[in-house]
Amino acid sequence: MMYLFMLYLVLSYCVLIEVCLFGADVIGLSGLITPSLEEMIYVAKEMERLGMTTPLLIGGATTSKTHTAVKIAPCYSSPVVHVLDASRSVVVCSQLLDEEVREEYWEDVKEEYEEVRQEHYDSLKDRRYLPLSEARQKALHLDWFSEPRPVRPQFLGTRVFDCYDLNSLLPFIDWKPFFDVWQLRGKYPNRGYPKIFNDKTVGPEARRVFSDAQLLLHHMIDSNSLKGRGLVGFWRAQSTGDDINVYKDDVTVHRDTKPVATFHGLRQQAEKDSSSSEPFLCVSDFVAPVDSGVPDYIGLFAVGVFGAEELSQRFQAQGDDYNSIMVKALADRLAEAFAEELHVRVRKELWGYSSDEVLQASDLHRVRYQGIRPAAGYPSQPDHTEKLTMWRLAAVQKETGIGLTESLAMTPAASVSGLYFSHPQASYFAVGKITKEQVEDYGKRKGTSTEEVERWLAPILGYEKEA
Ligand code: B12
Repeated sequence: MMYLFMLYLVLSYCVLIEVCLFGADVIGLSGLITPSLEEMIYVAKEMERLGMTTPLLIGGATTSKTHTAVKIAPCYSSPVVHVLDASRSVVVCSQLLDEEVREEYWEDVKEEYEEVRQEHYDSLKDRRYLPLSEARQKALHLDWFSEPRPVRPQFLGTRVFDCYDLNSLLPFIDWKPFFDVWQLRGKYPNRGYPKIFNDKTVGPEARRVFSDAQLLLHHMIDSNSLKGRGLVGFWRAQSTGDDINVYKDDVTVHRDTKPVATFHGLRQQAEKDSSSSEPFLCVSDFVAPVDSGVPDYIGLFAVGVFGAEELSQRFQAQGDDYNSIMVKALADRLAEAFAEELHVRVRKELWGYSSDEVLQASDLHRVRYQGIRPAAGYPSQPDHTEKLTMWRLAAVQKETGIGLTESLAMTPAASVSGLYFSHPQASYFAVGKITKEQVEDYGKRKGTSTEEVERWLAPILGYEKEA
């Protein structure tokens, strides 16, 4: 019999010892958000230190073959393999455990990873970055004196939603990712929902899973097994360079007015096409500068769906893996729908800068509205530590019960948080890779060491950090 250990995010020394004693054949690490990537390197180093030889499988949304080859594999002398899709792990494990083929298989992987590393280092040499000062000069300079001026939200401070009406979220659910969880992919032109139901191969299965989902979803809502809790908050805010200062009261803000919090932004630095006149963006570009004298505002939200973990565990204890996964997949859909529905309310009533907006749910999923809600960890602000500032500013844990783990994942898992920007030109973008100059500058602004910043921003460093 084969033992496969799947370890999520944080893995301690004790767990590794347990794995040794238990005699697992293979260890699998799964990473959803980027802080897990550094944790995986640590695990590989620990396994090496303990003299382990158990093969290590790497998977999850934020992982990649390149990261595995460049950062994890060199830390462990036994097999480390990136597996894009969990269903492929059976094939990989069979090769790794079959005495006749495993040597050859591991040699092949090592060779492939060497090539991946080489390509990666070559691509680093080709990349060009603007000095930070030049990227800042080429920022998005909005005309803050033209109409319309920033709208004052209907209230300042936070509003907590203790028991959100989950039924009101149902029309906002984006079902496409739900089918991704079940690996049900329709072929063109039946890729999306509801066209997937017409697909010859996966259509009937998609219908069956969807119908099961509806039954369970309504049952969970009607029986109050799931609870939606969250908050929104709005504050006076002005940008200063790449930072956004947040103020306690709706007072006239001067350069020396003391902020209650500061959100720190990261600016694009990777050189663009020479013919491009695109700005080098940072989220602070979307907020009026303190010197402009134009009062501006920023919003924040955190929403969570509580109860799924407990239900899922109950199903698992009954050996019902199908419903155990289904509960989590549905709670994730509800959490995302919660963020979507709340954002509509923010635009139309709570902040009210788009009070006459009329959009369908499909328009919302395609982001056809004014303003953005970037989350810490998303490409516009890849730094998960910004959540600490959000949690402090809005007392998120105390008010909603949504917590942060050591690696800054939110609990419950079905949670979403982010900032709101209202400007019509605010857009989603990817910061991309940045230079050490910006990392050092960011560390100074945040009051953290360069090493600490490098740890949290490891996936976007445009250089090799010192070991
Ligand atoms: C659905 C989703 C969510 C859902 C559910 C999250 C959850 N609880 O699982 C919700 C809406 C709640 C959510 C929230 C957030 N999300 Co999200 N989310 C996604 C999304 C769209 C899909 C992830 C997913 O579940 N896929 C389906 C599953 C089945 O696929 P999977 O996890 O990749 O696993 C497959 C393979 O990777 C592999 N695999 C996985 N693990 C392992 C392990 C082994 C050993 C093996 C062999 C294989 C394997 O097998 C699986 C099947 O093929 C991804 C983007 C993307 N397209 O991947 C972003 C993504 C993961 N999210 C992201 C972020 C940042 C967040 C938030 C932090 C945003 C925020 N501030 O609110 C929060 C974090 C939530 C938390 N609890 O802390 C980022 C992470 C990147 C980063 N910089 O950290 C992503 C990559 C989006 C992006 N491009 O920026 N998210």
